[in-house]
Amino acid sequence: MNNAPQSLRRHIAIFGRRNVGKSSLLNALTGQQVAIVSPEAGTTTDPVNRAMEILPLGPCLLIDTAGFDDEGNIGELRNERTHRVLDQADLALLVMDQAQDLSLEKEWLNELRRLEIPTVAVINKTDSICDIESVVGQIYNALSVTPIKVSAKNHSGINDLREALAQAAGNDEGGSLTAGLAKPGDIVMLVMPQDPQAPKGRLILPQVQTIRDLLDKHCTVVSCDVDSLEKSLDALHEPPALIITDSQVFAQVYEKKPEQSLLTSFSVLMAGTKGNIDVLIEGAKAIDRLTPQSRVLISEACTHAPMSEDIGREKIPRMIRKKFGNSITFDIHAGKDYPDDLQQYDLIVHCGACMFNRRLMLSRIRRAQEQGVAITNYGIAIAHLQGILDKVSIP
Ligand SMILES: Nc1nc2c(ncn2[C@@H]2O[C@H](COP(=O)(O)OP(=O)(O)OP(=O)(O)O)[C@@H](O)[C@H]2O)c(=O)[nH]1
Ligand SMILES: [Mg+2]
Repeated sequence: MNNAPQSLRRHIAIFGRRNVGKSSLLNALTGQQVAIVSPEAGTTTDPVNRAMEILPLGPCLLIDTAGFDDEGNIGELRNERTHRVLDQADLALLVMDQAQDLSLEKEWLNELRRLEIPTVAVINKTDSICDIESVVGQIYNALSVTPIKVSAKNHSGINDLREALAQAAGNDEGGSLTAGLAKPGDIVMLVMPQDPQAPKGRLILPQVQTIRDLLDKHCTVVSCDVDSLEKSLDALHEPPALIITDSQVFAQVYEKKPEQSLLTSFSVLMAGTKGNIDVLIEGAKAIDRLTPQSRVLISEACTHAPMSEDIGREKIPRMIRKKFGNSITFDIHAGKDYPDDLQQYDLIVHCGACMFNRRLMLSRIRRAQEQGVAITNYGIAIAHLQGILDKVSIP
């Protein structure tokens, strides 16, 4: 079984008009009948995700969508949903089954190019097209792309499609989480408070990913909680090159850390690989411009049931209110829910986004920038509020 977390899978979205065979193509790529297929236009109504391994691409998440030519009121809503998939698409398949009217395809291709989403054009149903080369020529003339010829029905061209996807994806492996902060042979200390918010019996994804990244670099990884930090430091024959901690205990760890050890947090590391960290650091400055009338959006990727002392719902609002006024309004949006109108906010504080792929976090940052709203993340906001942001090492 392949358990790669969804956030680390390459997200491949399948776009096209109704009935061109998008769902059939998803089934052909997965080799399973996972999506409903029918001759009726408008069979797929909501985006459908399917995790799978596509060689030579590795772990992927295929996203089937409703046809982008849907009509009527409900059709409009479906189109909106389909459009939203653009926010998380690392790669796109643009599926066609004819070359008569390609106006919508042209619009979509332009949008995909604007968003810099590598796209593979596909002509499906080649089993029932008489003069396929003429159709390919017409598509090239209209869209300046040469489509991959496939038949989802008899599985022809599916391997070519896999290879085209791998080529379009390029070598975008994503960098090391700790980047230049840790080098091979370093001792790295992880200070991980296991408070009531910590899940029972396991570590959270950013911690697991960090340990894996450090092991790949042949570092010595030592872990402890805040209470045993001093004792653990004493046990080492030299100070750790780097200490990584939970941003909530930044200040405590900073006080106790050896001078020569760098300090950073899991959420700062996540921001380094997930988003544009410079924008998030700049965004933290907007905290100082908040007034008692300000409105702040807390945006969280997880939809877990909120617990007491929740970092986004309680701790950060409390820290901000204490400094800038009790009447500051905080709106909480969780999961895929992210408001269209961001201008009503003076600041967005986003979680580390370990559950999102990089593309989705970058889309959210881009939307905030387009609307001129400052955006930062939990870890960077906390470090700023504690006055130690300049002491935190940025990957
Ligand atoms: N001949 C032929 N028919 C195909 C092929 N692929 C799909 N079809 C048929 O085309 C019809 C639509 O297929 P779907 O996979 O449901 O198309 P879709 O694009 O997902 O359609 P919506 O969900 O309605 O947007 C079905 O009747 C399929 O059997 C193919 O390669 N050849
Ligand atoms: Mg479908």
